[in-house]
This record gives sequence, structure tokens and C-alpha cells, in this order.
Amino acid sequence: MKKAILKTVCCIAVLAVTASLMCACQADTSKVKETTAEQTTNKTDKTEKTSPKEKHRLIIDTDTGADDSAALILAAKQSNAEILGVTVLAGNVDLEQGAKNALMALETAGCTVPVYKGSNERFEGETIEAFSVFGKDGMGETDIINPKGTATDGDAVDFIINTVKENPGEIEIVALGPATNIAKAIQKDPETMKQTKMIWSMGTAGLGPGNASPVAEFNVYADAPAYKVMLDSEIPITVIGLDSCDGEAKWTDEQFEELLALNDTGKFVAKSFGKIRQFYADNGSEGSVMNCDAIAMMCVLYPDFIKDTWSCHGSCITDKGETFAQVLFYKEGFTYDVVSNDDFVYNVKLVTDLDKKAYFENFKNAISD
Ligand SMILES: [Ca+2]
Repeated sequence: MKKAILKTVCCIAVLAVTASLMCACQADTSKVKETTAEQTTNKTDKTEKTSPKEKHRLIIDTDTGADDSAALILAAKQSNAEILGVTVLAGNVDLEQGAKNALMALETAGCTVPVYKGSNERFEGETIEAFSVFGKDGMGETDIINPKGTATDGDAVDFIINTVKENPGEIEIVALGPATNIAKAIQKDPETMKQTKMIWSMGTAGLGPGNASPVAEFNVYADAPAYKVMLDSEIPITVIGLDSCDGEAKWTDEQFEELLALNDTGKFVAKSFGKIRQFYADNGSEGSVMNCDAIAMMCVLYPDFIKDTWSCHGSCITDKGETFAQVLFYKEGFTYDVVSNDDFVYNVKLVTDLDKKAYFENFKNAISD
């Protein structure tokens, strides 16, 4: 099988714009805390109609290609997301390009938060082979990546550990690439990392087919040992698999045209998907493409978006062979004839149903000015 990677307000009046930007992406939480109950009641941001009021304090871990970029923009535009930092690793593209892409996506969304560079090698030391169907720059090769900012000094893994340590039980990590940075953080300081509130993992094939092999999804395939470390870490994990972004969740040609006509942010997102749309067309799937990373972000920020989850024991196969990087999900409560699940640790919530029809409209509303 061809290695086809189909990944692939706060306020009223004058305060509204400033405060909503701060709520969306500002790492300085003191500004967020200034929001009063009255102001919250008077929110006018249209995205609030479909998003909850609970604040999510996020680290976004990303191998930034076009779909990661869409997820970053979504988070930056949502007033219930506070991005404390973005950590980058190789995957869709190499580390340097991934950092530039993340910076550009955040700048496009009007968001300034620190971007840290992390792993260019797998958990076990081999270089991560960057592979992108989003073009050489991971962003459609249309010269849209010209960030003004640069990556912040310091290592992504240390940033993750220190941020969790300083905010025990509060940090949600949105994992949009291979699990290398996260596994390294777990290896370096497992007790601190257990204070992570939740890891939201866009990874695995879910209950469907893979895209790196018949059974494996790219993020897991790129570093299966790291994914195994993450699953075995005792940190709460919610998994959004490839099957969650298929079918009605795919974006159509007409929807990309809507984004092009919407505003500069919409143009940026639409252009970044140009190469992957061509890739799909060349592989017999013209007219719609998956956008998994932003769907994972929507799962974090729009609880009504998730319709069902299974409590599962998730197990990652790291032995070389046909099933390398497959993740098995043993559903809690299911009785097997030959395998007792009594001793399993139910370490994963697997998203098994979500509001796919609402995906594009929610995204478009979030980035509308
Ligand atoms: Ca990604």
C-alpha cells in the first residue's frame, strides 16, 4: 500500500476586541482574570454561542502542517482557550519549518504566545522522517510562511514539564503530532507529568483503517514507542482517531471556496490546503479532504461536539511487522471469550461519535471577524 498520509468575551463595547484576543491566546492570565462576571454575561462573540464558558489552559504540541495550523488558529480565536505555549516537533515537516509554520499561523490569528522547538529525533533516537502531503513547506507551497517572530529560547520538553509543575491539575496538552515531546517529558519527570489534566491526542486509526499502513495512523507510526509511553503514563488521555475526521467531517471544494471569500485568515487556511487537495484528487478522492487536527481541537473546546466516547484500554504495538504502530482498543465492560479484560487499565477515552456536520460551520464562525 502506498504510504498515503491522508493527514494527512469577554467584554462589551471597547473592551470586547482586546479582551477576547487575550482570552483566546494570551499566556498572561492576569488579563483574563480581570474579566468580570457581568462582562462574561454580556459576551457578544459569536463563537460563544456554540462554545462553553469553561476555560481550557492549553499546551499545543504540533508538527505543524496545514491541519495543525488550522487547529492553532481555531484555538487562538476561541475565547475559552488560553494557550500557554506551543511546542513543536518534526513530523509533517522538519523542526525548523514546523516552528515557522506555527509562528505564522498564530500571527495570522493575531495571537502572540511562545513557540518552543522540541524533538527532531524519535523517542529512541532515530531522526524523524518528515513526510508531508501538504507540500514541501507543509503549508501548500504558496509563499504564505513569513513570520515576524521567532521561536522562544528553551526546550519544548522542559517547557512542558515546567508548565505542568507550575499549574498542577490544570494543563491540557493537545497533541497534534507524533508523541515524542510528550514521551520525553514523561520519561524525564513522570510524577510531574501525572499532574497533567488531560492529553487530547489526535492519533491512531480509531476504529477504522490507518493511513500510514492498513492499521496504523501517521502520528503513531512516526514514533510508536513514544505513543506507548504516553498511553502507559497514567495521564488521562482522550484519543481522536482518523475515523473521527472521515465522512461528513471532510471539507469540500465549496467549503474551501467559502474560506477563500471569508477573510485573510480564511484565505490562509484555504491556501495551506492546496497541495493536500491535489494529493487527494490524484489518489481518487477529489472534492473533499480530511482536516484532523482542527477537529481534535474542536473536541477540546466544544464539549457538545463530542457525542460519544468509549472507556478503553489502549495498547500500542511497537514490534516491527505488519501491525507496527497499530493501537488496539479494548472497550471496558466487553466480555471476551479468550481474553479477560478484568486486569486491564482503562487508560483512554476514545471518541467514537461527534457532530461531524457542525465541524466546518463551527470553524468558519470561529475565524469570522
Ligand atoms: Ca499534525
